[in-house]
Amino acid sequence: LKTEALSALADAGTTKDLESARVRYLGRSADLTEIKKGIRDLPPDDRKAVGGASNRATKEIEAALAERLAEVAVSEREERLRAEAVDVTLPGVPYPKGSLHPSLRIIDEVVDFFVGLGYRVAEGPEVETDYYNFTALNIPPGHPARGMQDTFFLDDGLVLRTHTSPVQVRTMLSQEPPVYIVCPGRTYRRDSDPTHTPMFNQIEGLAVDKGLTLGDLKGTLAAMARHVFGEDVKVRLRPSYFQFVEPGVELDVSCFVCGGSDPNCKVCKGAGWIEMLGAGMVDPAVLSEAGYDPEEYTGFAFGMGPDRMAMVRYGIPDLRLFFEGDLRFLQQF
Ligand code: FA5
Repeated sequence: LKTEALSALADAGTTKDLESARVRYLGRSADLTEIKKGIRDLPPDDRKAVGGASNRATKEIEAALAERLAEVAVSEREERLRAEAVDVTLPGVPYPKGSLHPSLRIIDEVVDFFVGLGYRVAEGPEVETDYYNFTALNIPPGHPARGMQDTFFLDDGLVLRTHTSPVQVRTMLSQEPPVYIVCPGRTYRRDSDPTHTPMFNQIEGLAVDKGLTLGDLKGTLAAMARHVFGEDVKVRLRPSYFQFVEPGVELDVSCFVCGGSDPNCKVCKGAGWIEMLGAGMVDPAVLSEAGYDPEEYTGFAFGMGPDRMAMVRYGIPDLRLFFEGDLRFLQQF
């Protein structure tokens, strides 16, 4: 019986097998237990011999069981560790990750540049009053310049702002000079073709201080262009007209892709220059309307289209792609 029990224990490979062996050889109805129960019915001379032998057998089986339990516990733990092991050298599961919209990249770079110069970031509402969008910018009711902006009119004298310039006025009304602000934001016009979308971004800039000149405007914007398009970029001012600046200019940058001389260049098409923004010295009438004394203060303002700048930088032929939300397009950036 003992030999059979010991060999069963040796064969048992798991904690569960060992438990069934224990029940079978040491349990309440095991043969060995039965023998022990029967001892008292034996003739007295046999009791000692049978009692001694069965106790020794029990001890030996218990000892073998304890030993096997310890061994099996170790091997079971090793097995589990092997099964649960993490191979830290396996490549991870790739997690889809977004990226910045091309317009936002330009906006971030431009805003970073101006914040570095000490400009503050200002914001204004996208639903704007007719007054801030036009009248306060020297475009009175009935003036033909209003018709040039393809405005979305809302009820009650409200419009979707056609440019970020109303933020100039709001800022001047809310603080004393000097003013140095940049204002990125969404703007809206009834427009849709490869270089115009009904919603687009603008970045406005306004500086008002004592003694600011057109030279300051040009120097500031030239430094901005170098920051965004590279050290070798050149700028030039061309006369232009905006109702709220005098004089008004447009700023061109030399083609930063081909350096300005390649007739086959896709970005400037050989023209050598790319139009970048509208700007000028703030019209004294606008300063007065905002409560600033135009005899004491002068200022410059500019408004650029970061979507157009992104088009040029990334060589994208149609601006409408920017706002269709097509992942195949957006994932390229
Ligand atoms: C203005 O909006 C003036 N407020 C800019 C300004 C500010 C001048 C301060 C002087 C002083 P303009 O209409 O040219 O100007 O628009 C400025 C830029 O916005 C354009 O150069 C272009 O890059 C961008 N833009 C205009 N319309 C659209 C459109 N529909 N889609 C995409 N970009 C546009």
